Amino acid sequence: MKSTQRAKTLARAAAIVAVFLCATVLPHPANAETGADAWLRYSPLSPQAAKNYERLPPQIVLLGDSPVLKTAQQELIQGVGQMLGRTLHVGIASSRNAIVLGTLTELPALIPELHPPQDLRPDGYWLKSTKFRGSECLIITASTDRGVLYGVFALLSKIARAESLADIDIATLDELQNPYAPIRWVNQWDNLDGRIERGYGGPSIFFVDGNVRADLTRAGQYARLLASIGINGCAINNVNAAPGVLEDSFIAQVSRIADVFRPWGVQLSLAVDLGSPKLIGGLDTFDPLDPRVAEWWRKKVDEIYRRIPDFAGFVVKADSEGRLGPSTYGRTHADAANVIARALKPHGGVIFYRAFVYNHHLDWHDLKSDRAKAAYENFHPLDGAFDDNVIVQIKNGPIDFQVREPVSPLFARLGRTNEAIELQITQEYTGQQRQLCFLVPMWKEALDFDMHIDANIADVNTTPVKALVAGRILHRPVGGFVGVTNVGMDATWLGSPLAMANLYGFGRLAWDPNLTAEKIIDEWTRLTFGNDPLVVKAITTMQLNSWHIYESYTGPLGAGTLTNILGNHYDPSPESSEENGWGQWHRADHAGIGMDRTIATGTGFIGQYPPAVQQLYESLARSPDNLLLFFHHVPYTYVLRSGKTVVQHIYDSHYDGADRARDFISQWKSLEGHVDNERYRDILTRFEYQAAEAIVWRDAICDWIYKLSGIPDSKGRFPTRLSH
Ligand code: GCV
Repeated sequence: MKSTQRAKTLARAAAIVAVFLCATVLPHPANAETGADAWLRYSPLSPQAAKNYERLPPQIVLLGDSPVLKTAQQELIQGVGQMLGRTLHVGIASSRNAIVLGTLTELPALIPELHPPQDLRPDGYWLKSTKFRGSECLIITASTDRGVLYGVFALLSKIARAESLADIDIATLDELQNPYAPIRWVNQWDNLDGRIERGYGGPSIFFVDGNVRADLTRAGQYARLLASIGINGCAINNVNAAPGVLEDSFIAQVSRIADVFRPWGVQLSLAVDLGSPKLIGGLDTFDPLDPRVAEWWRKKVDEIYRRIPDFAGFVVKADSEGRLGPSTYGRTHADAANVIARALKPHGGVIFYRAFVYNHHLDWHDLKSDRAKAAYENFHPLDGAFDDNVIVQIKNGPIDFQVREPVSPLFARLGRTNEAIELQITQEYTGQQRQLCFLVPMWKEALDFDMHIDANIADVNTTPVKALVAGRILHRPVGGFVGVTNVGMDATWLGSPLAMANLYGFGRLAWDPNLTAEKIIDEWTRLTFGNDPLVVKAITTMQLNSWHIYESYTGPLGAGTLTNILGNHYDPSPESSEENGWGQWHRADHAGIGMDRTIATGTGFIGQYPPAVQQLYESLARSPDNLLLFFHHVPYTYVLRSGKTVVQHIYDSHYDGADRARDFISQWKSLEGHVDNERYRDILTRFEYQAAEAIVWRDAICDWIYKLSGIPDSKGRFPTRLSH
């Protein structure tokens, strides 16, 4: 048995023993929770906190009767009933002292003297206390039904977090909220047989054995969760799409999913195979410039809208990882996107065309070849060639959801194209929900990154990625945020209660990317575990530290996640990155480590950034240490800003990370009795396991680096222990 394998086996055994021991000493479960309610638990407030809502009007007036408005009313009744123990009665338009739910179309007829803000945008909402017919009213209004629903969820969130204690008075409430971007979508990578690619929360909530599930209860509950954080679209199937999703008989089944989404204002979308006209359509071609292909897409789309009138559109992965694409006919990605976009256009649909296009048979001997360059090389020449209802969907980094990557340069280089940023909620490379890794701080770094694009074009001083993807700076008609979620049938949705912070955080950032990670995790923790200050402090601290901790033992200094890229994307296996065509190289050898992506001597990737960003990364002295190995190949003895050599940093980082992962256990144990026993036990088990896995990682990577470099740990921890 190799030493890394032995360490791994021992550590896993230790975790199992620890789990068994802890199971024997815990108190009896009380108030057990499965995590299924996620952040919509609506737990009863303490009598003191509930006092703040004594003036909440006792009845609801609903202006309109759309499914979404009815949902809003129902949700409000449920939430207030559970949290405040009060039954809201349904009143009529002339009722006094009411919570009024309705859009701007209906509201003026009821209360002409009310002047809603002029800048209320689609999906935005306004919460306003006012006097009406001599009594107090609370108005929840919006320009769309969906906005009213979002307003209801916002009010319920405030109550659940007992926010009025510090921040609001129900009698003076006056809050306008607009979403930052129109696109706030999730993608599911569900296969029709019920398995989910990179899903860690059980089988699909949509499909089983090649069909749509008979019971779609969970799909409806998922739509509720999505709506509660402002998400308005969901692509339900894998981007590695089965052509069969477009069979008429299957669309009939899919329309049932759209039916359960609709009351929550979530629009359904499908991932489709570009080869469909040939694969299922009976044509001998899928050439996007062939008029028969265009006609096939037109008819297919018309058929979909006949069954699903609020269908949102398509997601396409083409010429990537073995998928069919326009290259078959020497056509461009714009040709491929536009032929479908034109079919969708009359119905108001959009197409997301993924920029995740690269050659996975690269020549690893060639030091100039670089997968990171692919998205830019494929899409930058096409800027301006895409129709207005095409959105190019770009992963946050140029490789593939690694634990740290620089932001993709493509965001800065598509001035005449709609963009969306694709973030991965499912933790493919970041612990697969078995380890804690709160991703909002990582996403914030990408979204806030200043691309310094030409001020003459943008006419602004800073050009953060969030403003580019939302279409704000370059005045694009549409754009925004897409999160790859992959919830499943597991009661906890993602496979772990704590991982749900990433889904919550994605939705909140898509709504307002200027929210801080601290604010988001404070909200999520209160909603998920209650307002006990001890609980809030401990969980927010663990979550906020977790990304850096995970990074420190799986891929420090920007080397990428040093995982098994040919297998499970989970275990340590740095050798698997090299000597193959996938291009996730770290180029570690006996002399040094890191990819030289400089313009001067490397692959030239840095040249894809705007000049100010090029200057930052090209210079070894200016490059941030946490991305050093992404941009530069350096000797192990290279000295970092901290004064440590690279090799010593790698050793220390792994030991420190493993220690900090172990500390999660005691931090969590401090909450015993403050968190319901079911979740307490479940999460404790996870932290025990993570502590063991961190040791596995620590020992595997330190062993590997030591064998490559021949340089021992200056602190004497290494290689002594592992060599025996
Ligand atoms: C759906 C990575 C993942 C694949 C995924 C692909 C993509 O390569 O490992 O599972 O495929 O990204 O985003 O298309």
